[in-house]
Amino acid sequence: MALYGSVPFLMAHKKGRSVGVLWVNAAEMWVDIEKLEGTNKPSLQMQDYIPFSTTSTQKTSTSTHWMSESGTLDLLIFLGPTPADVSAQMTSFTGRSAMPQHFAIGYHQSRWNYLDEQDVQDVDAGFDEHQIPYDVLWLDIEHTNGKRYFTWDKVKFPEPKVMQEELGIKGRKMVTIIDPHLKQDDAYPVSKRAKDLGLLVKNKDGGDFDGWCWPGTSYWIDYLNPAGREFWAEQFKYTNYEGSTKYLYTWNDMNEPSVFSGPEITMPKDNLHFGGVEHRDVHNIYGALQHRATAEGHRLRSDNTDRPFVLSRAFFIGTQRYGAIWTGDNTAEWGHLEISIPMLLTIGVSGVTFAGADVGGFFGNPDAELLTRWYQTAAFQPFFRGHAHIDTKRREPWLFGEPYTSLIRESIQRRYRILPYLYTLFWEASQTGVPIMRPLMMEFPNDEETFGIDNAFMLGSGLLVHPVVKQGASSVNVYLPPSAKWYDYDTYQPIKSGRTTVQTPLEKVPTFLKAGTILPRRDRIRRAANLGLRDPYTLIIALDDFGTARGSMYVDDGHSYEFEKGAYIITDFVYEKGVLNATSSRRVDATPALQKDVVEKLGARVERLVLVGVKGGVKSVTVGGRRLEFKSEKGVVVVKDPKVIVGEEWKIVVA
Ligand code: NBV
Repeated sequence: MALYGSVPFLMAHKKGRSVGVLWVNAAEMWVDIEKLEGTNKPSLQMQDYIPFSTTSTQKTSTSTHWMSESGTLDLLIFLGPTPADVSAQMTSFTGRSAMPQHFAIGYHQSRWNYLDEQDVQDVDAGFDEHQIPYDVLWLDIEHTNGKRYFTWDKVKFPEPKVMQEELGIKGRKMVTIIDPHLKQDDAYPVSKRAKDLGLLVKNKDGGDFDGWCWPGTSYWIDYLNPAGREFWAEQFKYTNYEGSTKYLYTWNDMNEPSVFSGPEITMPKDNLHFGGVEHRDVHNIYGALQHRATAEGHRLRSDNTDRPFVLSRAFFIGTQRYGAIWTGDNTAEWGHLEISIPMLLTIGVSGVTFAGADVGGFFGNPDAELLTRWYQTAAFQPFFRGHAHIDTKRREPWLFGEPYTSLIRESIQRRYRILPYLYTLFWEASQTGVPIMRPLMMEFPNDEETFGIDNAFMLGSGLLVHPVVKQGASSVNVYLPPSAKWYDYDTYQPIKSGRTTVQTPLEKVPTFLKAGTILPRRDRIRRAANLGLRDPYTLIIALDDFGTARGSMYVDDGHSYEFEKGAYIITDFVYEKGVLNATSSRRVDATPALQKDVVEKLGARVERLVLVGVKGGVKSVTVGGRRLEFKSEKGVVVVKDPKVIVGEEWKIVVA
């Protein structure tokens, strides 16, 4: 069923060759994919018209047939040859993902609706009381005055600024929902001014289109009109959005657009947009343009000093340039947890890497086991938010009692520990277009066994996650590609590669570290992500058969655009022949003065090394001749406080 987003992109892969096809077309579209067994020719009648068919000497071939209601044939073909090449080629055209706010990759707590300021305070305090980190508290449509966005229900939220500042001083943020339908009400300035300025979507006869949504009869701004986007962006200025502060960010829902009174619950296809374009031609781009205008609003209100954070439900080619998306209204059922993995993999491969699914399921009430498994899964997915429908029971992470509270706490903490790794992956995505959450075939393009796997995924190239998504499952069958060596992420013990059965008591989330990886972590748990930005690091050094490992880490201030001027640190770590070397050699753009300043502002000490898969005994670990304390057990050597600084160059010798 057609849902909230559309990226008309297809990636095809076989051993040794990947290709991508992108049809730049925002009209309603269907793509048939047909697998043809036992022949190397497509058998369809229409074979002469089939634009893409991969025929091979193998027994199967696949053909695809693309049908769009309108528009031109504006087609791009990306030749790979690897899946990562296709991603890089496609996003060099559609745009690389924006570097997110650092807080935005932490955990988000949402619900339709947190009722009032007291409720917000209580939920916030609940996280502290239960020592569960989180970054953002979300307010859904009920926080407004009669679903007039950019306003507050003055009875439930009399002091919105104070409420946000109270979160803000604790290092946390707030998000409010801002939907695209504008209540028809002359006393509501956003709607009145947009109408007076002629910025609304028109009906087929050229009058302002009116349709029905949450607030009753509504208008919709035409985001295809540059003046419409500019007008929208201005609404986010602190002077326009009363009660907003720098701690407040945005959620755009219902922007497909959802019109209760319209055909297929959207706009009539003969509605008219800027330049006389019919809605049928641009339906799939509409919401993405609202997303864009909102992100521009965030930049505008901060005078380009603060990166936007905007979550959108609708998305299209290039959405990654504006912000995050989620998969929309799922249900508290095991099948919906299970399908979140292939959905997010697909969306990521299509370029939109900052994506997540509502943790717990939007509709219905998850039981404690499902909720726990959902947290465990989503903690490794790019966008991590718990959310629930207004008719559901409360389900804040501590409400199910033990052992669930502890298990959910552990999942969220696990997320916070790997934030340095995750943030580095976001940087990589912003540079290369490779998604953060990847199908196994993307990392192992020559291993045919990986091609059909969509119940496990790679987080970057170092972690393989195979979440438990079936009720009561006491084990899962995991595939660990044999071209690499693997360690269990929890025990650091080697695991046999190939097909392996892993026991999955409720506390176990099968996660594996690829040998040859250096994974940076921050193991001290704080209330919120940004409070830990200068906390010391732990480096997990997982050795391959040659005793080598490598990794890198990206650090910046987590919120501004100073990184565009060179205010960031990239450190490359290489462990080889018993020596861990840290260099920042890729910094060609920074002057020595800037580099020094950046290290002073962003540098932090390394407080622990964990060497995994060490063969033979270790006699000494030294840095600049200084001997370091270490403990060694079962091939794992933990080195205490080398006191080296990330951003400086250093060497640690293990003998
Ligand atoms: O704004 C209310 C909900 C929201 O909580 C949800 O996340 C969106 O996907 N919204 C849809 C509208 C109503 C859905 C029944």
